[in-house]
Amino acid sequence: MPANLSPAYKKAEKEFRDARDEQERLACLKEMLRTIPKHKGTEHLQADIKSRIKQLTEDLAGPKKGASRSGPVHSVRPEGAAQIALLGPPNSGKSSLHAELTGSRATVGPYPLTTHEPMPGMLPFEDVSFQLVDLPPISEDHMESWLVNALQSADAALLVVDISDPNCTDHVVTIRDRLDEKKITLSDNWPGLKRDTSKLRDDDQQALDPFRIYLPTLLVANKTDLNPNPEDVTVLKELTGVNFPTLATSVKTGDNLQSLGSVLFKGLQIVRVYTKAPGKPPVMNRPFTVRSGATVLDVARLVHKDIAGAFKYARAWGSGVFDGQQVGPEHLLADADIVELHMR
Ligand SMILES: Nc1nc2c(ncn2[C@@H]2O[C@H](COP(=O)(O)OP(=O)(O)O)[C@@H](O)[C@H]2O)c(=O)[nH]1
Ligand SMILES: [Mg+2]
Repeated sequence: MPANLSPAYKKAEKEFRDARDEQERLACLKEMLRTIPKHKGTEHLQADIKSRIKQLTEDLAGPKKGASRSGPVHSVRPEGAAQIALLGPPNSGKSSLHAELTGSRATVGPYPLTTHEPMPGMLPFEDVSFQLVDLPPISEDHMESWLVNALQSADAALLVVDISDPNCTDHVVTIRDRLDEKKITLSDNWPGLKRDTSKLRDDDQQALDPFRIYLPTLLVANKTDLNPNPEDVTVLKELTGVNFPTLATSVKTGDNLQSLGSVLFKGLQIVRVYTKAPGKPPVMNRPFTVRSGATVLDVARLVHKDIAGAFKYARAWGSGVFDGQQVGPEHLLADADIVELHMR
């Protein structure tokens, strides 16, 4: 792999990863192409960037007249504390879960291929919410071509299987492998959950390929009402070698559905930050959400795009500070902190 990537290129690459939609992603790719050092060692990467620019440009242009080669844009703009993709084989209960958890009217059916479009919906948890995106199934013989694109903005995935289906082991392997081919790794590495640290860290791998994404994945073993044997999940994990954290659920009986919000909150290390204006009480019902490791400046950017540039200092209430302590832009935030931003 190429050495000596310039700071300008690395910056563009980071912005690409942080981009929120296709337009932004395309602009970042163009910037990556512009700033990448042009030499033999970067030829592969240059070709990769060019083909992504081509693909995204076509996607954004919509279907060509008389051709159905490329469809409309299928990505969902993230909202709430995190965007969670629902993945799985046909008929495992993805749409049922979505409807039950978000109150959406996701189409549910006893036959496969009922879901054709990404369907967003919000799962409330305490005073925040997670965006769950219902998606079409992935099977041995079919995966929508736009699915890979739609997953670029996801923060995590729920891999939903029907635990009463003897083939669910194969489904897990098929889906993991099909996505892996498309540079999407279903990862067992949740920042907020314990895991086996003897393996190669994802970040180390990420340095090798800027286009590979890692989705922390929760295995949802659904339809436990049809198959209440808890051993089956262990067997499935042993047979497939996957080490995803697991939640055994039933949409029919409601079993374990109420735990999902807290698993996501903890697993993704969501941090709620409440803001206040000087001399006023804090707004306690509408937190801004960031992830563990975020700073005061990150929150300032969420409050207003231009605020960050005009930032002077903040006062903070919460962990590690005395009430109203003056802090700088790099001050790290913890869940339930309150900040008062002061501008130039
Ligand atoms: N017994 C039982 N049936 C379920 C459960 N979840 C979903 N189903 C049924 O499984 C079928 C497929 O569900 P659907 O949500 O459309 O699956 P999808 O293809 O993964 O979106 C429907 O008939 C649902 O009513 C469950 O937990 N238990
Ligand atoms: Mg469905």
